[in-house]
Amino acid sequence: MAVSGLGPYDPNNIFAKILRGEIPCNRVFENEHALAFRDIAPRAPMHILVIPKGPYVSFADFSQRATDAEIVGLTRAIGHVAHTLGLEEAGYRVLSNMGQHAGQEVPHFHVHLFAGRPLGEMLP
Ligand code: D5M
Repeated sequence: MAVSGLGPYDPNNIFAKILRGEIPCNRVFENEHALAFRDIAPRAPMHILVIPKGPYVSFADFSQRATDAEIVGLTRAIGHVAHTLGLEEAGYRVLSNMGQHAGQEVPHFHVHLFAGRPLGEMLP
């Protein structure tokens, strides 16, 4: 599926390589449908990426093609990571960049989880 300049799914994107174990990641959680790992260039003391295991380019692609089980699996993974890392009391931010105008760099759908400092009113 080609959306917002991202083109069809590229199986050689960096997150696909992480999922295949071809390059390492700092894993924090995994379930049947999702993998969570630390962002390589953190923009908050806690900056974690949660990605589906399936080949989805973006949120738009994921929301249209993923199964209900995949959507639940990814959503539960985000909540589980936030809960087990103790982020709920102080709060955290969940964000996904979709396409060129949002500055999406990696063409495998991912959700950012930011925490560990006041994040302000604006997005990070
Ligand atoms: O965010 C893409 C994010 O992916 C960005 O915050 C850096 C991160 N990134 C890129 N390569 C890696 C590896 N190898 N491990 C961990 N994190 C990585 P976007 O929303 O696409 O701008």
